[in-house]
Amino acid sequence: MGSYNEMWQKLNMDLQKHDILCAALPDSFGEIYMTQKNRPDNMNYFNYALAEVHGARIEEIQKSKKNGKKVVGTFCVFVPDEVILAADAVGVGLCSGSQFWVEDGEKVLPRNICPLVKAFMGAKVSRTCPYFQLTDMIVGETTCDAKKKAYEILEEYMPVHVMELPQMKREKDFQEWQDEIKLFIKKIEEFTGNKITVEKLKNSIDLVNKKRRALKRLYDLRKHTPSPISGLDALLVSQVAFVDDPIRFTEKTEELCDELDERIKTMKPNGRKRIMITGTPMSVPNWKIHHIIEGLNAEIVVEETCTGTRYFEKEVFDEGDTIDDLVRNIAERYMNINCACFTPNNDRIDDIIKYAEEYNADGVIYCNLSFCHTYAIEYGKLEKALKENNIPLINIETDYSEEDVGQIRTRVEAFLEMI
Ligand code: BJ8
Repeated sequence: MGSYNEMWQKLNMDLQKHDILCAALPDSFGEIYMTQKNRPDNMNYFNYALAEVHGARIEEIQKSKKNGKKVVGTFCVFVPDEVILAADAVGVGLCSGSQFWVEDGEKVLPRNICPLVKAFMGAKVSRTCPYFQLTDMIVGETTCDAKKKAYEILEEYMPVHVMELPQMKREKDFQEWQDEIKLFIKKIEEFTGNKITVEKLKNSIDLVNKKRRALKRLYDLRKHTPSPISGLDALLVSQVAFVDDPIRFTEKTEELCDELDERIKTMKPNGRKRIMITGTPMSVPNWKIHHIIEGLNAEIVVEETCTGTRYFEKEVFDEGDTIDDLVRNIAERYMNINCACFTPNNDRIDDIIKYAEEYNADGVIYCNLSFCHTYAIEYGKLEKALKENNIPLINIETDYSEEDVGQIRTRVEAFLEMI
């Protein structure tokens, strides 16, 4: 990464502390990613995107800001990107996956909550995340208790708009969700000064659908035995998706898929166990579980998570003559994300069983961030359903620290031997 000290200083960052973070990242990325053998050449772009995540990409967003664009930060795949883009704003996914921020998060939050929430609060209060520093408005959502209460604290630092997500999927909930999207449109129009027209919304629907299609193509290629890309690399692509320019990201992902299309023509089975991951999201730089699993005799072929299938499955229908028509289409697509915050959430179980077959998975590893109650409770139902379908499953509850790595490796090793 080049020298961006002046830019970070202008963003009012704590440079000394940020240096500590920047010093650690290349080492862990090098150790986890660059030691992989036979990576696709087109992963070079995603390596670069990660290396420059606090540098060139921030510079680029700063330029957009100088040209009058607002930056909108989000924490959940329920906030519709289409609306942000139609208001001519830049959207960035702010979920934080580093243990580095947890300690600062614990200064303003209780210790016994999910590390993802503690990390994003820590990133803000410590002034060590440039995305937070250049974000003009946060758009949160009422998915889990930890997040919705954390937004009240975040509001002391920056403007926050919270979308109320219904937690059932009845007709009345669907109506409420449409109303909530309309409120969000009104809010973002006021905030940016830009009117969202039918044409703009159709364009952004098209743009986000193309991005989803590229990711879907990447995942479809992973159905091949063996997978032409490691789970670690596929995870990196997903993580970059949350912060990159959507047009460039789509182009680069399509180029990667073209290369993988060629690769599968000559690949031979390698005998490695095919694993599905399901559970809570893995935001950058959380590569812990993938690194452990792929360091053993296994490859991860699909993630049923919000940094996986839940992010790109199902497109928004783009037909309609009015904003109301398009809002209905957006609401329909988003209400079909099967997050554990819904009750009941049986469709997620159906998805997992379907993916196990489609991706020819030998086993499923349930990865749950500590203190995430909704996903922890949902495990029981899934365990029962997978048993009935003879699909092997283990449960791993963990956080961002390295303390339990040895223990998890031993459990995964035993699981791989058993399946
Ligand atoms: S749609 S999974 S991104 S809420 S923060 S719920 S891990 S306790 S992230 Fe999520 Fe949206 Fe659902 Fe996806 Fe649990 Fe932690 Fe809450 Fe979390």
